[in-house]
Amino acid sequence: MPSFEKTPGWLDWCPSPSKPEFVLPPGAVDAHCHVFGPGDEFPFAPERKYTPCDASRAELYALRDHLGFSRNVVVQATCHGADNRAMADACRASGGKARGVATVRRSVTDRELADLHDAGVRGVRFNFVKRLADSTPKAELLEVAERIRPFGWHVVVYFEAQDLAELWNFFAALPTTVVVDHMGRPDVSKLIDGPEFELFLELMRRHDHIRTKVTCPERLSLSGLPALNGERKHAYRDVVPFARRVVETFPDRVLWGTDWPHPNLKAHMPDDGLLVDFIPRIAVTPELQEKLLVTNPTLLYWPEEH
Ligand code: 0GY
Repeated sequence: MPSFEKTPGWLDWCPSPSKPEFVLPPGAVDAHCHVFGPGDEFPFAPERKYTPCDASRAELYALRDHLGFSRNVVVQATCHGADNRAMADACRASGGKARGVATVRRSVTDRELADLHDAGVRGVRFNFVKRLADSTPKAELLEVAERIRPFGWHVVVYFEAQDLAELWNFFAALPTTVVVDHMGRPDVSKLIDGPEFELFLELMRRHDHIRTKVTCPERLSLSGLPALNGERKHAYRDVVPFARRVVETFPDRVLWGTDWPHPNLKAHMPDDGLLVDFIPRIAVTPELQEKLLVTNPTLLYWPEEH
């Protein structure tokens, strides 16, 4: 019996994802995914806002092979707080096929940062989503960004669209590359040319140290899956124009990932094979697909190969 009880209503990850129709290019990176525990081996953090199901590194890497990815970027999930052991263990055990993004507090020592680097960590994540993490003063985050800069790391930021105006100056001032999770979580029921998404596009236009993951159609979509099973080409269709706009406007600054094991989805758990089939709908040429899936994430996470 696991000693942690899942958050009520928690949906477990899809146990038997379909085989995608889209064949990923060699070297494709799943640049946004997580491990959860297992809780008995890597306990969840006392300050967490949710308790997930277990999602181990072995299960993540089985999914990688099933979908046809070559590599993963394992992003520290908030349920583990700043205890990076599960994520670092997953990176170390990957045989060089995974790199990581950590959560650290200002109290982190240089020795701890060096150990994380050795495990494969290449970035830290700042989470501004209020339901996921308590807020940290920006001066403290800036201090962390300065500390990780000498390691060649970058900062991953997670926020919701309505908070971008307030966060803009902070992102602009960060001294490293910045990677925005899930296109800054646009409300896709709003107009693509409306002020909300325009603000995000303007952030990207003005600041070329900022990149974004064009991820999580299952999280952003209001239209969801098509009524008819098997209509893969229509899944999450309301997200397509937003993601496609970003990919085509900033082809050298976009990344893609599954977000497995999909924390906090209460209504619908995606089939990860179907998520992979979303890719050619937002990156419609082989050139765009190569940049999105191989060139851009490799430059950021395996820079020594360039
Ligand atoms: C995601 C999204 C979510 C959660 C986390 O670290 C996390 O707990 O990132 C979410 O609930 O929207 O990217 O995994």
